[in-house]
Amino acid sequence: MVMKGNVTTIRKCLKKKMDPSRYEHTVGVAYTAMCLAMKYGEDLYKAELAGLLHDCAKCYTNDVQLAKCEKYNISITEVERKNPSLIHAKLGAFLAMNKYGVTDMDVINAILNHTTGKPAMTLLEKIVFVADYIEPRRNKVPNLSEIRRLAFEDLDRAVCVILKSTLEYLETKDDVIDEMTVRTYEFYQNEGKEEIRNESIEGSSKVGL
Ligand code: DGI
Ligand code: FE
Ligand code: FE
Repeated sequence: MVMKGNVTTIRKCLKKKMDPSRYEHTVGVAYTAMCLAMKYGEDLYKAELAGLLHDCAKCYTNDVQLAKCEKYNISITEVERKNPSLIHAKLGAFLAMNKYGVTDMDVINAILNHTTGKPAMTLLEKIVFVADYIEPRRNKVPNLSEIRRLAFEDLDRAVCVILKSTLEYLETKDDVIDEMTVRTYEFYQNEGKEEIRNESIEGSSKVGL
């Protein structure tokens, strides 16, 4: 155990271990998660902690991540084996708990689910999922300024748009798609439809996704 949930100490430790651009991203996610927490009424400290630690397993190469999973008996699915860039979420959640001393399960789950998302996420899970995508240093994805605006207007719709765009990107790359990413997209797409149904019952003409 390195330390106990102190964000300043955690930040110093990550800065030492991560390459500079990953560290910049990490800090960007932490602050963006805090901004979203302000907007949606989540605990700021939990948002900062989850944001700081969400990619903590990326201190290690894919091979080292795999070796650590074996060492700590963390099971790897077939899809994760084919696509090791998915593993850091699981290993990161484990390290957050066992190395960085995080005990809050909401924070652990936000780290665990930050890459594929999952249906019916908690507010903190959605905040970290969205912050990871929109943080200020991220610049290689399409329509970012629109998604950034949407994130502060309708978090669920932002989750849905991000998943749609991630799935489209993965299809162009011919990468193996984790079933959870698809299930999450379908869940949030249907959430949107549910909203449209409710709105039309109420007589509103607002168009959803
Ligand atoms: O760790 P980051 O680079 O900040 O971002 P991330 O944790 O979202 O994960 C990196 C990649 O994972 C990103 O390019 C999108 C991708 N990803 C999300 N869902 C899936 C996926 N990759 C595969 N192969 N399959 C998925 O279902
Ligand atoms: Fe990540
Ligand atoms: Fe990230």
